[in-house]
Amino acid sequence: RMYNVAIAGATGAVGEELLRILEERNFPVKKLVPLASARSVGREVEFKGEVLKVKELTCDVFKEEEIDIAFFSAGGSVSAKFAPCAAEAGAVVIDNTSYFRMDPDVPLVVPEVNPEDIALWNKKGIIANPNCSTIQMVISLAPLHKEFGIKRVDVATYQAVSGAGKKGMEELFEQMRALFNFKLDKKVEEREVFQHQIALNVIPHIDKFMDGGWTKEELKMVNETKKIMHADIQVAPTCVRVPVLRSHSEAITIYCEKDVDVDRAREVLANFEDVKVIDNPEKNEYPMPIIATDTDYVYVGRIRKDLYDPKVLHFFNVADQIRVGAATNAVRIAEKWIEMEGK
Ligand code: A2P
Ligand code: 11C
Repeated sequence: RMYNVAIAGATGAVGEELLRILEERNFPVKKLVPLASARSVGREVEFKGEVLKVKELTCDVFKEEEIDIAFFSAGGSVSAKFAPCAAEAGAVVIDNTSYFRMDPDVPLVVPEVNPEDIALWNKKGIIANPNCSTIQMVISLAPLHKEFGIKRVDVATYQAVSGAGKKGMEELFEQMRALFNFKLDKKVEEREVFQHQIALNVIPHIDKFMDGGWTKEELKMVNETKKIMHADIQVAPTCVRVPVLRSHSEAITIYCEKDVDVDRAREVLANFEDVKVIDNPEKNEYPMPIIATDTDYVYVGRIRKDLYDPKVLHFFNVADQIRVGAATNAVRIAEKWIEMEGK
């Protein structure tokens, strides 16, 4: 069977990637309806060689267009307002924002890790896509947890500007261009997205500060990891924005119940769905953003035992934020939903 598919936020960084991925994976699309704000009405997007006109996202559009599957990637407040309309109209909503993630009646899914949770989709008609930093982390934690029993995770992230959408990517570009024209100071004054200059800098601050000095981004990694893995794992993240375009990196330390073994860790990671191990230090081979970009894998390397504690393992992971961290995960959820529930 074929499906009528809507993309809310079709003109954004994740929306555009969704179009590419649905096309690449030959997703069973009967009709594709690109939606965005009133500002974008009439703009054109391409899908499978066809030019489609962007329509305004309204509550009624889902019923009018008989939508079966609605991807949302237009920000939390937009999902809050319009995702229930889509669900009400009979569509399954796959929501990329944080708005519904911690709702007990909304499954939070990474298909490689907890595909069975998709079965709860019809409680609200909504399936939530986790935060990008969480997705790539739990994909590498899942096989290690099964093998060694993870109790605690310490993680420092190196997050690409794409996490802040198209405007974030443009801000880095503009500052780099200004740098070479000796006009960086002025561009930094005009910035709109990041709290500080992002070109040639790193900023240990993503999203707003919450209680105890933790950021909202860090607390997303804490809470979402527990919900997806169904395990009471302690997570202590430090989330950092770096001047990289579109792949997030993470330096991860896991504290386990059992003694860890590096060869076994490599093996279970390499055998896990959508993970690639790149770990040849003698050849200078390890995961980097330029390797992960434009791919659908989580790359893991620098796998090593702690110098002191036999139950502690360290590694580095990298994945494309727009694909693995958002659009590909959403499409994988939709594919699994079709397999399990589509009729
Ligand atoms: P628009 O281009 O019309 O503003 P990004 O994450 O790259 O910043 O993209 C955000 C996406 O969300 C864009 O497609 C944007 O559409 C869409 N969007 C933002 N605000 C709204 C809104 N109020 N209603 C519908 N779509 C919105
Ligand atoms: C970032 N992780 O890199 C954020 C973007 O909860 O979906 C995604 C925010 C979210 O800025």
